[in-house]
Amino acid sequence: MRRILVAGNWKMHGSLAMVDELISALVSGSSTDESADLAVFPPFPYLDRVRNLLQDTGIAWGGQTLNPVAQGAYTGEVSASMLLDLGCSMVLVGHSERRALFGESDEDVAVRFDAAHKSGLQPVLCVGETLEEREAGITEQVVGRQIDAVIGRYGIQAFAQAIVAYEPVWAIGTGKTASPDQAQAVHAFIRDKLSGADGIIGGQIRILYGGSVNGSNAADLFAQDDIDGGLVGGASLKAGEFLAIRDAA
Ligand code: G2H
Repeated sequence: MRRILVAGNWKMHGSLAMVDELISALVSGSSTDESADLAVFPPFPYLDRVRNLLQDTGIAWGGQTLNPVAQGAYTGEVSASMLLDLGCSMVLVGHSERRALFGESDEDVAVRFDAAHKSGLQPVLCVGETLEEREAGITEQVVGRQIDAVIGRYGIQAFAQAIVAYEPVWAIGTGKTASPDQAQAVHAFIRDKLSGADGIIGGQIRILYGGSVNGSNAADLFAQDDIDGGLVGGASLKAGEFLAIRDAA
């Protein structure tokens, strides 16, 4: 049985005051026996504050990206061990904004995925097609290629502790959500692909949907067989909305 995970990707939003307010509201609105797991991915400078506020609450936290190198002259970058120092248990890799705005190729993403996995962080591999790719009928080809970039280099076992997030680029921050059927079709494709390589890993892995998830559309999405939760951007910045998504699980 896969537990629903509702994960908040704050992107480059927030302030110390907002962190305190949002996390306090999440903590008071949660208990450890919820039917869904919660996680947040704040900007790096707030991770220490989030750690102090979330310790022993059952809510997990993680980084939005990482540099795959252990340490060195990489100005502005953050390594897996630094995230671990701040109590992170997870890290996003290959979010479409990293791919599109910061030039991360499939190979760059795979190397980051491997660095996270080897360090003990749980990688959340983000995959998804653009509108042009969907309209060209190559969604499965694109998502398959993004997943194969990891399997081809590191093998299916790299996915044993991982999470996949399917985020159609055309649905991110646009208010356009993939319909539950559209999302389910791609989630089933991803699960079949992973199951084809290893049935146990494919059956157990959580596949989150991301792209304009909110309190109103979450229940229909989470009701799909292969949707195991959400990676939530804008709606994760409002405690009430984020908890409403959790309650939809
Ligand atoms: C997709 C998602 C969070 P939003 O990027 O990863 O953002 O929910 O704002 O579309």
